[in-house]
Amino acid sequence: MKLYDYVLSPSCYKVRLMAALTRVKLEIRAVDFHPGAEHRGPELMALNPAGSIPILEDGDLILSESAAMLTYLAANAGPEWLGSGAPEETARIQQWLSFAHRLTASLGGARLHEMLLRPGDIGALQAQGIAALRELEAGLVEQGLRGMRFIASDQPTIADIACFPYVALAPDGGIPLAPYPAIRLWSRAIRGLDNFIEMPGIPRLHELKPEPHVEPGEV
Ligand SMILES: N[C@@H](CCC(=O)N[C@@H](CS)C(=O)NCC(=O)O)C(=O)O
Repeated sequence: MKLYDYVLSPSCYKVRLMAALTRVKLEIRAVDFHPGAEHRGPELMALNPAGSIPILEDGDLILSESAAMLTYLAANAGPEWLGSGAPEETARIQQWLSFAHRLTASLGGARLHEMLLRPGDIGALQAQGIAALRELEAGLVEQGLRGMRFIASDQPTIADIACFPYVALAPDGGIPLAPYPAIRLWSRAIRGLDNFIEMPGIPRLHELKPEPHVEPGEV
């Protein structure tokens, strides 16, 4: 399986993390996302007209949505990550997989704004990110009351892996995690899983951050 990957992308990290947890060896094809914008070049646009990464290729199968990639990896190598099959749990997994898109748009958007100086309304992105974190915090507290440590089940599922990266990296977008004790406990449980891998390269992202433009005489 070949992953078109950018080492500092939380969406790509979801797939690398799921592969590590299910012990699947990926062939990594590094994409020059920043500053090269290679994901919008002809080769990758031909694979994914949406112009986003990750892209996962396995023979004739080309996937361009990370949730589908997590599902595919789990179905191939770790079906327990898809849950027990109980209707309520299956529905909860789908609920949080969909919710993860809002984390990408809000926390991910704030991170791109702060780290790569992407245009956008940072106040609105942060407010949406905080609203999403509160929703996740409430979801985890409810799970705790059911005696479950993970977001959809008492065992970790693809829903946890879909939500974890953007949450863990929220401080990059100027959103602290201190107000969310249930999220911090959940993050610790995910970090404690066998074969967990960290996302490397965070200091590198800080190096890549463009210098703010300062007019002469402005300082
Ligand atoms: N729906 C996609 C979204 C992935 C996504 O947002 N990827 C970012 C990188 S982390 C991207 O490629 N953005 C395009 C851009 O910013 O130009 C998924 O979950 O796989």
